[in-house]
Amino acid sequence: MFSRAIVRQPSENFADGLTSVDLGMPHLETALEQHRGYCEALVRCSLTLTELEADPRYPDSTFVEDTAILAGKCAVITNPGAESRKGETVGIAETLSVHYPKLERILPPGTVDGGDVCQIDRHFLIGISDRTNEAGAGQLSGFLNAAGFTSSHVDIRGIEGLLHLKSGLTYLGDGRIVVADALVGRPEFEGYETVRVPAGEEYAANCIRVNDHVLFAAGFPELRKRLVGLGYDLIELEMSEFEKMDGGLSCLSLRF
Ligand code: CIR
Repeated sequence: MFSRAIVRQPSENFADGLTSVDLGMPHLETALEQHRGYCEALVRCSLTLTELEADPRYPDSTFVEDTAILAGKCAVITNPGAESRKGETVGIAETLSVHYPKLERILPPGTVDGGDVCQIDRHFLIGISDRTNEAGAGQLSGFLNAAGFTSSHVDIRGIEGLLHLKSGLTYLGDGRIVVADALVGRPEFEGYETVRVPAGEEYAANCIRVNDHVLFAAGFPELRKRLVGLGYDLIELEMSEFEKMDGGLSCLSLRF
């Protein structure tokens, strides 16, 4: 169960952030409205929010998930893989220090983006990607193992369309994962019940289980049907402006 989340409003220069997709410029007012809807959904899931002010020094700073890994009593401040995002960790460390007496840190040459880290109960899958390197994944495994968790690494380099591991993978709880075709059949996911993402609905693979609900991107009817059929209580959210900047539902909050 989660009880809190940290979020940060998109800044007025949100459109200057990094993106690999060609979906056009995001519209700030719409992004702010979608962000409000996201915050309301977290509150509906019984979370208390810490809402950080927009920070125009870092256009990608609304994607707070990439800046820290939170696991039980263990909090690790990352070293994001993209140069333009490294400074985002300063404000997040300050905010987290209110809740965690000790903060671990990923140090250079290690890099980690939180979007590459998927918690499956007591185990962590850590994606090795263009943002998370082996040195960073190794440091993170060390911190997690010391805190009583296990971990393994999943190399996703070279898989087209996957910025982060969680761009194609979600853990729903109860041994069940949502997996995009690009990752289906990988030995790392053996033993989990798999919900496959229908072709054309890849963006919706990044959904999040938050207590009794699943936050789900609006506009992906087939995967929606599958999840509703499995009994999940979905909260559908418009995400178009974040999708334009390569961001999904999980990236917009740090949940703990
Ligand atoms: C970036 O490229 O870093 C941002 N525009 C998007 C980050 C998305 N984060 C995530 O999936 N965890």
